[in-house]
Amino acid sequence: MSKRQVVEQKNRRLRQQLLDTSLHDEPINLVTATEQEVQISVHQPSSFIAQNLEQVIPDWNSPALWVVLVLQRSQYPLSECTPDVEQEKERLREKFLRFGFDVAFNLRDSQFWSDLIDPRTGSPLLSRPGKIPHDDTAVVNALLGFPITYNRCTVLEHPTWGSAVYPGTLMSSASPEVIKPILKAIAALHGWKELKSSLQSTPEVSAL
Ligand code: B12
Repeated sequence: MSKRQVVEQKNRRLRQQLLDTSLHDEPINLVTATEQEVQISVHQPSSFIAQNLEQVIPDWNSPALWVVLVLQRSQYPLSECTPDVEQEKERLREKFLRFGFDVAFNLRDSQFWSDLIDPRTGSPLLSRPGKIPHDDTAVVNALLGFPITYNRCTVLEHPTWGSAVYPGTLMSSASPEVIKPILKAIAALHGWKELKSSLQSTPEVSAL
């Protein structure tokens, strides 16, 4: 193989690695049948959860733990307490629970530990509650770096949606390689269409 071919081969491998890594960390961007945006991402646990897991999900019994963040764009900013906001929170909670239970049970059927957090209370829904309620906003802040504003509660500021973001958290012992295809398949079952990211729209990497 000529020196030039060796260099080209190396470059192709490097580009593929870059693509694979970025696809690995890349959030799944979706839009529901009612044009509402949803962003799903898979992460290693925050240090707080890694250190306090027994206090938050006492029944978790696997050394492996991956955190799935499901962010739904709300019709209204969620910083105020109005009947519309309360109704919207209930609507988004129900959508998260329908999706979350489908994912958690699918993973459980494949013998992976899985649970989801009730956004209304911070308690796990498929195992006993812990001494510390899971703080969804603190976790999104730790894993995605979104700033938090404080009023009587803690409110996330999404980079483009502002406070119109409704966070939901799932956890599993399955790896991202296992979880992601299941997230996409169940999202499709819920009528959520995937928005292709810029990275995914360059299929001709190998041809370069
Ligand atoms: C309890 C709660 C309330 C309580 C008060 C909570 C408080 N902060 O004191 C009340 C009922 C007052 C409240 C009000 C509101 N809330 Co509220 N609330 C929650 C709930 C259910 C739990 C929050 C909680 O327990 N935080 C724990 C804090 C209080 O404890 P702490 O001692 O300060 O800190 C500990 C925790 O952070 C803990 N911890 C646990 N897990 C983790 C993880 C990490 C990484 C870290 C670092 C720490 C940590 O460690 C710390 C030390 O022990 C969350 C949903 C959730 N599951 O997170 C929604 C939530 C935060 N609230 C929300 C909202 C929108 C509101 C309101 C602003 C509006 C509304 N209509 O509901 C109002 C306030 C309105 C106003 N004008 O002031 C939204 C925020 C959405 C967003 N965009 O960010 C959430 C996410 C619910 C939702 N899914 O919509 N809320």
